[in-house]
Amino acid sequence: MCGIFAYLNYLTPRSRQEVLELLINGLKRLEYRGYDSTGLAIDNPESNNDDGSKIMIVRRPGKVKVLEEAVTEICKGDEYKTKLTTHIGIAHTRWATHGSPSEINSHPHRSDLDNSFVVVHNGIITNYKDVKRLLEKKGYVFESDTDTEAIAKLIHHLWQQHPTYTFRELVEQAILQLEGAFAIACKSKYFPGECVASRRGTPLLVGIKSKTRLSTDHIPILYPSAKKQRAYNKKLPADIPVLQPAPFNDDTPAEDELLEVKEVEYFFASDASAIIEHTDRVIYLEDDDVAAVKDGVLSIHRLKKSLDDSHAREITTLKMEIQQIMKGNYDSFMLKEIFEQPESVVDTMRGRMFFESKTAVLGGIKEYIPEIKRCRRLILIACGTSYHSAVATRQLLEELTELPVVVELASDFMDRHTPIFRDDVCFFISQSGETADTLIALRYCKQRGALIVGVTNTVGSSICRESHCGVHINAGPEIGVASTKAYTSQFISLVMFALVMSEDRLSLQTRRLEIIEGLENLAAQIRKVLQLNSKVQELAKDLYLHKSLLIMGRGFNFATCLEGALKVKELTYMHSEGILAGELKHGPIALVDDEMPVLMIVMRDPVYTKCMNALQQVTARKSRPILLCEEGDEETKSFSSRYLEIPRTVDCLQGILTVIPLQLLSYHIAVLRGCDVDCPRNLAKSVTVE
Ligand code: G6Q
Ligand code: GLU
Repeated sequence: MCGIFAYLNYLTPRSRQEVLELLINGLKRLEYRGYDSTGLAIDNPESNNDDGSKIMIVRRPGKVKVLEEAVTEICKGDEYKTKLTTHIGIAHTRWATHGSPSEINSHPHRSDLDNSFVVVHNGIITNYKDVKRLLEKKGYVFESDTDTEAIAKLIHHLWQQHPTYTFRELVEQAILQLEGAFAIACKSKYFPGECVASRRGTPLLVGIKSKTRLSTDHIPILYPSAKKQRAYNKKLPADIPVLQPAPFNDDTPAEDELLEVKEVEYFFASDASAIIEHTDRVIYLEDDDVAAVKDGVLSIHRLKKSLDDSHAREITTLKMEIQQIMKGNYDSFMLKEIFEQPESVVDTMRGRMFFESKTAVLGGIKEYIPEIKRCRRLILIACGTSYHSAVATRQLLEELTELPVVVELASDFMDRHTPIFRDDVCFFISQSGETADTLIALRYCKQRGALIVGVTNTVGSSICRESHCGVHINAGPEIGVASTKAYTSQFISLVMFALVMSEDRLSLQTRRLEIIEGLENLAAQIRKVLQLNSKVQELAKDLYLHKSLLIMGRGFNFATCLEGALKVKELTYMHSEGILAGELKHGPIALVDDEMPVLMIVMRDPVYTKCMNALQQVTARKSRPILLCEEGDEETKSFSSRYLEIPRTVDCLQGILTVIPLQLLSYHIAVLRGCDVDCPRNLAKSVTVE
């Protein structure tokens, strides 16, 4: 989910060294996206052709700086200074999803020992195991644990089957076999000077730098002929006849018109920050576009013709500064990450939730499910926000697993030397996978023979490595110190676990189906909640000068209160407390008067009446609470003039929708108070000390 940068110069002389500098620089511009390893591929100079391959790959775990040092060391001969008229280099920053961050798992991945086809990839191929199995049967030997390697080998396999296919056709064929999300850029020794890139669900754009100003008309969209399209619909290992792609209609410029293009440079990148210093002219690729450059000509191919396809992709002129682009249109990474949630929740479910068959599969723990079902209790251990995701899902886990579920703060768990048994199953939830308190608790439980399940966002992290099995939440890198999208993804991962555990319980089927339906609609509902942003900003104006904010709720929304209060504390330095509405009368009600700001979550769920009681108690003390209530709930809204209406989902998922306005609220209060949103004082993204 991290970064791709590829560069192609056509009739624009550049030395390999210049190309390498460009690639490294491009990766540096993508660093902000977060990553764990890097790599690149360029043409091997003849004199340095030790391994006999025409393409040279350099990969390193760690920072771009480490790759830069390696490249400087390897590529210092005169042969790297010779100018080449045409060349293509591809580069990558990896955020591991399959396989730990190591040199062998870093990209580019190759088709064979000869580096015939090399590929960089962002995203996740959900059916890679099937593709891998098929290729292994054909004799391919895999060297990494990644899903990506299957793409390189698949292209090679197709090339062996259809040696007359063009590079673009081979990539088209390959992506037809792939499921999941990807952006890829490919290079081949058999197709020198050519680059083919494609995307589905993961961003990719093409930057163009040329002396002759290319217009949108120069970049037509081409479609396969109907016959070829039929052939394309066949799945592997079909024999696909070779046919030339037919232009979509007569408006498409003739080939010779296209070939006028001279002296051009192309950049393929995950976002504009990597190319803005070279060119401001870009084309944003759309899903299933296959962009191919051959003889300096860029063309974009579609796999299928659909009615809403336009004939050309527009060349957009960028008007932004680099800094702005890195954060998209957002002022901070935190805001960007909050707004990424409609996509990150889908990434978490990708390849795991099958909405048509109404099933859930968690590949990383599948084999352990029988053992987990036999356990004495489930113990969920974490810190901070990650702990709140455990609180948020505890009730559902109890309901669907019918096991005792214990939720623990890692530090307190260790202070108590809690007894742990061999038949306990311990979940360690951590965005970074490196939190010292959580890791220490993990080792403690492992020593006592419990089954260790890691739930992290960072493949290859200590928690990942030391767990017996686990779930990677796939939320993508989180840069803002305050955790936002990782929380909703942790929440969903634990819900999916509950679904997996209850698959064969007949009595739970109706409940499971409503949850699965809820998950399916979640992204659209999150989009709707995000539309409340300006309303939330107005509420922040009422609150930011106050000293304190009490956030109350109960049942499935109690975790939202805790998480909302944590966000307010860490970002705004204001006092805030998440209060269980059921505890109000046992103490906290003493704080309530006409001055104290109160926010209450009152959703139409099984504890609605109890929440309404609490609301009445609060308003009776002259408080004017801000309400988070269900869309169209006139009764609840009548208690206050300040409210946010949240779309209804199934009760156990409601917390995903109610937490988002609180993330936004803490953000806006922090901005109004002049706080640094991405790096709040005294906090670190990864807490590696006890
Ligand atoms: C919240 C913070 C913090 C975090 C914990 C645990 O906004 O990011 O509370 O959740 O420090 O971190 P891990 O999830 O990385 O273990
Ligand atoms: N799934 C790929 C891997 O784990 C790509 C990850 C990425 O987007 O960086 O290598």
